[in-house]
Amino acid sequence: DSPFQEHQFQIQRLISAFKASLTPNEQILLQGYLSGWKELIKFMDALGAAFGLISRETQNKISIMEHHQRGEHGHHYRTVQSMVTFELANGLVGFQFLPEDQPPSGCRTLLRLHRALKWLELFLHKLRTSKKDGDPSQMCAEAYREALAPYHRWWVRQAVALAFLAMPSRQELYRIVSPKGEQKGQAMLLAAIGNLARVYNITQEVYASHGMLELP
Ligand code: 1PW
Repeated sequence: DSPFQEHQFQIQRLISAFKASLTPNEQILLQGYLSGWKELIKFMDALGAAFGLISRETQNKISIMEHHQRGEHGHHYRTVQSMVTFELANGLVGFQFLPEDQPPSGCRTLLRLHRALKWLELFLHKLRTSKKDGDPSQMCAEAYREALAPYHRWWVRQAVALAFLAMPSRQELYRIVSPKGEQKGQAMLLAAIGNLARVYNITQEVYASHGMLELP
């Protein structure tokens, strides 16, 4: 085995992390959620330098969440639900504007990751069901238009569109997802999509029930 293996994306680790983030009574453990995202960063890094901006921005969101977890109220940041309860009860969500003198709230930061997770779910679904001549750049752009573009400023949409043009070929993507071949890759993608979707849907319900789907 290569000594660099833990730095390489492994879809199995992605699946395990998101699976482990869900408790039997449907609490979402932030630690597993963020581990899943860290694995996704490795995936983006494997896609090439064009994904640098996307990868750095995502890392930035993870760091904000970890900052909250290390803080004096860190124990409230164990699950999505406990975070929401804590920030709501203490007026920390930030329904009106972004604070300038303190880090952005956990709720608004996680919301960004949450929306991006939908993009990923759509993209992986398109990749899994694509034909041999499918174009990942296009799948990526379509998923982005559906899930994420409406929330992004103009310059972000331009920058992201550029990154998508540099997307590796379908064959190369499957090699990153599964060195053991396309069939195995499709099975892994299905498992990944299932686990992402479950976590996404529960988070969505929590946010919707508190009117928190549009935090600035
Ligand atoms: C192909 C695999 C990629 C899946 C992960 C998708 C990550 C999407 C992140 C896009 C980042 C683009 C640049 C920055 C955008 C920010 O403005 C935006 N951040 C996110 C994570 O959407 C919104 O955050 P903000 O500006 O309200 O703090």
